[in-house]
This record gives sequence, C-alpha cells and structure tokens, in this order.
Amino acid sequence: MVVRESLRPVLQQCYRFGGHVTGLRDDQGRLVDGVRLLWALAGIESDYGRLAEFARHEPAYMPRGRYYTQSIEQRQAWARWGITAACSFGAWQVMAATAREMGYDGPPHGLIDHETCCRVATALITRRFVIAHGVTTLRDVFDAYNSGNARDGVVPSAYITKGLAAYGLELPTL
Ligand SMILES: [Ca+2]
Repeated sequence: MVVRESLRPVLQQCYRFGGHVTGLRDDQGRLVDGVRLLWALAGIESDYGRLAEFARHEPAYMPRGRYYTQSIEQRQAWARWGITAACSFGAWQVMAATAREMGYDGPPHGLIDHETCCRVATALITRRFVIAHGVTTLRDVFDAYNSGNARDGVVPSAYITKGLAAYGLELPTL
C-alpha cells in the first residue's frame, strides 16, 4: 500500500526516525518496529497529520494547574508564549513543555513542523520511556505516551487499545 500524497511528509519522518526506537516488544514478544510505532502514534494523535495544526490545551499546564505550579520553566514559558505554552501540537501532538524537556527550545507552534515534532516524539519514547523509565513493551509506550508514565497507575485503556489497533494496521510504503 502506497501512502496518500498528503500524508507522505508524516510517513517520511516515521521512516527517518523509526530506527532509533529499539528494544521494545509487542504482546506476542515480537520486536517493535519503530517506523510502525511512530506511524501508529501519528494516526491516533492527529489522523496521520491531518490534524497536525490542531492545538489541544491541558489545564495542568495553565495558571493554577499542577504542572504550572511546580515548574518555574513552565511559568516562564507561559509568560513568553501564553496559552500555546500549555498546548500540544503537531502530527504527534507533543506538549510544548515536554518538547522543552527533550531539549527543544523553539516556540510551541514550531512543533507543527513534522520533522521537529517527530524528533521530539522519538526522543520522548527512547530517552524518557525506554531509557529513563525502563519501558519494554509496546503497550507501556502507549500508556506513557497518553498518561505521561507507564508506572503511575493511570492506565488509559481506550487509548492503549486504539494504539495497538493502529500499530496492527498495514504500514504504507513511501
Ligand atoms: Ca500511565
């Protein structure tokens, strides 16, 4: 299956960064394909990039929110970027604050760029979930991607089911 032309830029980034995702297994014990994983995440987060410019705001990152209260960096980001500092953006719907923690120092809306967003999403999976948190399963990646952590007791079952289903779909070629 060849991907539709409009979705090609998103798929290209999946092929570009997918090789960085290693050491994960699916429910059957098979090695996870990073390309397929990034494509599945783009699918459930933004309908494969069709909604990449959609911004979702998270109350926890806004004034009086939990993360806002705890983080001086978030308060500084809010002062500089306003509401966009509390939003997720792009084909992989990455939170501006999460991107900052992964070393991204551009404006929040810069995450609409597919390469930038995919780079940050890949870093989130490999550096935070796999290396820092010790995640080893596909299921736990979907858990952490949605709830921030696979070990926090918050298990977003519907999201995980959607993610596993998206991962199981045929991966298009470029
Ligand atoms: Ca969780």
